[in-house]
Amino acid sequence: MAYKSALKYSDITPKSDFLNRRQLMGGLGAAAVTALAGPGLAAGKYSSDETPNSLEDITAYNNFYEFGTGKGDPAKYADRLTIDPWAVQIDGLVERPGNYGLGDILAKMNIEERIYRFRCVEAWSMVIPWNGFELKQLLDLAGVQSGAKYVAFQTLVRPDEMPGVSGRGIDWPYREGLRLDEAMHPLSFMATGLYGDDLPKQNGAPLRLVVPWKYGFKSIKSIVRVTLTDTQPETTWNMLQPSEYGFYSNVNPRVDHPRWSQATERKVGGGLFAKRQETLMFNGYEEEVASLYSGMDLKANF
Ligand SMILES: Nc1nc2c(c(=O)[nH]1)N[C@H]1C(S)=C(S)[C@@H](COP(=O)(O)O)O[C@H]1N2
Ligand SMILES: [Mo]
Repeated sequence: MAYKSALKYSDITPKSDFLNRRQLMGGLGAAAVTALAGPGLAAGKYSSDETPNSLEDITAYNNFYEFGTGKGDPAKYADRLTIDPWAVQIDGLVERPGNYGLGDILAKMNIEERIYRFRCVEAWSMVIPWNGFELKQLLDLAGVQSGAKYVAFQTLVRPDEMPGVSGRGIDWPYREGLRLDEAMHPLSFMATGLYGDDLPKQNGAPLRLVVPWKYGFKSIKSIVRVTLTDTQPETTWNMLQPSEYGFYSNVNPRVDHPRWSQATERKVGGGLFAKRQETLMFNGYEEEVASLYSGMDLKANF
């Protein structure tokens, strides 16, 4: 494999030790904590302290419709995907448009671990230990022009390797988008790994977006194109069913899906008798992201 995540899960201090150490160090400041804990953990404040789902849960129960609509299809078929070489075309309102090789991108990124809560619009959830880098770093690499207001993303389409893209229904490529301020938020993350190892193909190798306060379908996989625009881009689920899937798709327990409640969720891997858990506003990231939407009617802008 050409692209290794720089930081291994096994290199990382167990979360409880890390938290204890941070508490102990109290007033010493972030730089001292970083020096002691090693690279990557400086951003520990963005990680959840919940226990991550098992690698088995995270890699066996997936949505990646390019490989089929069944939850087990991506694990079954995604190994056909060729991910080396890989390049990302960055274009639109940027200073340095181009086709960026993934190796060249990764050499410039600060790779860290983020343990994020993940909530699918279908009302299941997981906790996932990603490795990767802040999306802002990639946008800064290309240089965002002052007129840009949105970021649009596209997934690879390769019918030879993707059994799901030949059927009708979705207008491929899979597309997603963010407002520029959402994209620049430090929580917006480009994942290149999982549990300290390479990102499995069913999870969107070699490069996928993770936006933890939004429903999972915003977290577009296997990205080959990033375009800065001044108009709101088209997004796959909104194109398919605009009455059910909005552009924002912020996790919100008070705004139900037209066909089911969003008030609670089933944590994958909890077993047959596990209690459903309450869904949190912005999936638990309210403190970090609520200000992005101040004054906005979140029911109208779902
Ligand atoms: N290209 C692409 N990206 C995608 C999807 C998809 O079908 N195609 N499914 C989305 C949905 S609905 C979810 S819930 C997450 C699932 O990510 P995971 O399989 O890594 O948990 O991927 C999102 N990204
Ligand atoms: Mo989803």
